[in-house]
Amino acid sequence: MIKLYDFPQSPYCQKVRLVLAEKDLSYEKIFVDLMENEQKAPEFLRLNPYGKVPVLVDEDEVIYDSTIINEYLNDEYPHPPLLPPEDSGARARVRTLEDFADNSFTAQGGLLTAELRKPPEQVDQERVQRYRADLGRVLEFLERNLEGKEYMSGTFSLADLALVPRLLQFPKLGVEIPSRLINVLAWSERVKRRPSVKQLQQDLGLV
Ligand SMILES: N[C@@H](CCC(=O)N[C@@H](CS)C(=O)NCC(=O)O)C(=O)O
Repeated sequence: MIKLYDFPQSPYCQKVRLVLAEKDLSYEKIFVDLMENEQKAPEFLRLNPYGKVPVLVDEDEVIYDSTIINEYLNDEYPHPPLLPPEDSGARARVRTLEDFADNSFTAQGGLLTAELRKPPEQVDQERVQRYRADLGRVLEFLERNLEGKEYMSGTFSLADLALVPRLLQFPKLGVEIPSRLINVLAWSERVKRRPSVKQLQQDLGLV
């Protein structure tokens, strides 16, 4: 059976869980406690020399990095396809957007989370506003990208699934999608109707 070395709050692990669910694959979750630094234990480093989750083990294959895992899952379990099979340009667009999802939210989301974790009297509101504004600019890009499309790359793909964990973090970060971003709002409603996303929200205690 497929094994996923997982930390539930990790958006990278969530990306992989979404793909496993979309493909209706059974798997065993193995909790790696990042708070206890278990990802740097020698036995874990033998699986992933970077000492990071997620790691996926499928029989003899040990795969790390969420993007590579998700491409592996799509190659090995092709139905439903989450990368356009016949069009290399469209596949490149999905990969670019997946990369954008991984990179554009991480720094500011992390800084915002750290700021909001401080005792209320120590929170620097100017920083909070700045980080939220940075995330707002990311949403503006997504709005333009979604023009005339239902999903990030036209058809539903790995790009949408990479963005969902970020979308689900917004309430905790106090980020609201402005009402003028009609494409992002419609996309958000569309992806939240998917059983994979509903399941993840339930697993994370968000609904
Ligand atoms: N590029 C990697 C990033 C994975 C990553 O940064 N995972 C974080 C959790 S969100 C982690 O394991 N951090 C622990 C550490 O760096 O010690 C991927 O997409 O899988």
